[in-house]
Amino acid sequence: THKFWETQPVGQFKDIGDTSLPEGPIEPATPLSEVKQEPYNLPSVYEWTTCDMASDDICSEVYNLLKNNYVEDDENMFRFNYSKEFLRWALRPPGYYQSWHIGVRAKTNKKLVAFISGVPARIRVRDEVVKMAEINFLCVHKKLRSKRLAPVMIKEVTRRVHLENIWQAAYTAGVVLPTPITTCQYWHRSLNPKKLIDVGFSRLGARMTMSRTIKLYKLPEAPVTPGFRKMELLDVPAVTRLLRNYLSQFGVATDFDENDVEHWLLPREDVVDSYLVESPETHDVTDFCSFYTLPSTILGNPNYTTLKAAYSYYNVATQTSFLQLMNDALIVSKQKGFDVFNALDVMHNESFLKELKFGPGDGQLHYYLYNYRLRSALKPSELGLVLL
Ligand code: NHW
Ligand code: EN5
Repeated sequence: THKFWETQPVGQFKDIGDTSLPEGPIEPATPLSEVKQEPYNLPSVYEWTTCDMASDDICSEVYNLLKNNYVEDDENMFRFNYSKEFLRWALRPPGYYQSWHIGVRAKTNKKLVAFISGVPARIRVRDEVVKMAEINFLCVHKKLRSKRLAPVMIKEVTRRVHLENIWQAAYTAGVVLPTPITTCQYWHRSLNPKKLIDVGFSRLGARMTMSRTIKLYKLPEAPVTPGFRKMELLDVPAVTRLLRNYLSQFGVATDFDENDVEHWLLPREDVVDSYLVESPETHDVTDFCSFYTLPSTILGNPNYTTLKAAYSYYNVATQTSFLQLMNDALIVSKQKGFDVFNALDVMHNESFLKELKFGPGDGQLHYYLYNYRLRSALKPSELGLVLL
C-alpha cells in the first residue's frame, strides 16, 4: 500500500509498539564514496535544475509553481500562497546548500513543473543533537500528478543531502505516511470573523448573530504587558538563552544557536514577527512570542482573493502568563491586519488555546523523521519543533 515508503529507512507501520527495536538511526551512514554520484533518472521529457533563490526570476518561478499547485485544504477552498520574500528566508538560512533547492523542468519549453527543497538544521532527539535536513515545499504541477514523480524527487534530495554527509531528515505533511512521530491539531483564532465567515473559512455558530460573533472576538487596541516590544538585533543573545532553556524540556526540539535565532526570529516585514517582554525593572528578557506570515489564496470567491494568516512559531513565557503573552500576540497580529491566527497544539500551546478562543480546525499535521527511529510516539506537547 506504500510501495515507495516501504523501501525507505523510516518507521514502518508493522513495527509500531515493538519496543525491542533500538532508538536511533535505522541505517548507518556510509562512506561518501559510496553515495551515488549521478542524479536519479527522470522520465526523459523532464530534466533536473538547481534553483538559485537569490535570482528574482528563479524565485518567481518557484513562487508561481507553489502559488498555483501547492497545499490546499480538504475541500479545495484555500491554497497556501507563500510570498517570494518568505521563500527566500525559508530556503537560505545559515549554512544552506543551493544544491538542495531542486526543480524539475519540462525539456520542451523549460517550464518549472516540480520542486522539492531541504535546509540544514540541528535537531535534538532526547539527549542527542543530530544534523538533519528539513524537507519542505515538495510540489508537483497539478497536471503531472500520480505519475510517481514524487518518489524520484525524494530520492534525489536524499542523495544530495547524503553528499553533504547528513543522514537524517525531518518533515511534516497533512497526509499519513509511515510513520508519524506525532500528530498535531491545527487551531484557529478568528481576528476578522466577518471575512472568515464570508469566505467559508468559518461558520456562524449556532444561536450566534454576526454582531455577537464580532463582539466575541474583539481585542484591546494595544498590548497590555508592560515592557512588551518588538525584538531587535541586540536581543539575539538574550532570546537565544531564553529559547534554548525552554526548548531543552521537549523530547524532540530544534537546537537554535545565536546565528539561527538571528535568521529565524529577527523580525522581517511580512515574513516573521517577534516580540519580547523586557522587564521594566531589571531589563531582562523574560518572555518571547513569534509568528510567521503565510497567506492563502481564496479559491473562487467573488469578493476576496487572499486570507491573511499568522502562524504561531516559538513562544516562551517565564514571568508573564502564557495567556497574557499570547493575547498580546493576538492584539498585535490584529493591528497588523491578519484575518486569523493559527497555532498547533505543540509545546505548551494547549495552555492558552481554549481560553483565548481558538477553535480546532479540520486539518492535522503529522511530523516525521527520516532514518531515525523513536521507541515510541510523542505527544504533541512533547514536540519543540515548528516547520514552515
Ligand atoms: S507536505 C506538502 C506536500 N505537498 C503538497 O501537498 C502539494 C500538493 N500536492 C502535490 O504537489 C510538506 C503532490 O500531490 C505531491 C505528491 C508532490 C505531494 N510527503 O508522484 P506521486 C513537504 O513538502 C507519496 C511524502 O505519484 P503525486 C514535505 C505517496 O505516499 N510523500 O504522487 C515533503 C506515494 O508513495 P507510496 C508523499 O500526488 C516530505 C508517492 O508519494 C507525500 O503526484 C518528502 C506517490 O507519488 C508527501 N507530502 O505527488 C519526504 N504525498 O509509498 C522527505 C504523497 O505511498 C523525506 N507522497 O506509494 C526525507 C528526504 C531527505 C532525507 C535525507 C537523509
Ligand atoms: C506544512 N509545512 O487543511 C505543509 N488547513 O485546520 C503541509 N482549516 O485551515 C501541511 N475545509 O478548520 C498541510 N476552519 C496540512 C494543512 C493543510 C491546510 C488545511 C486547515 C487546518 C484549515 C480551516 C478552513 C476549512 C475550510 C474547509 C478551518 C475552521 C475555523 C474555525 C474558526 C472559529 C473557531 C472554530 C474553528
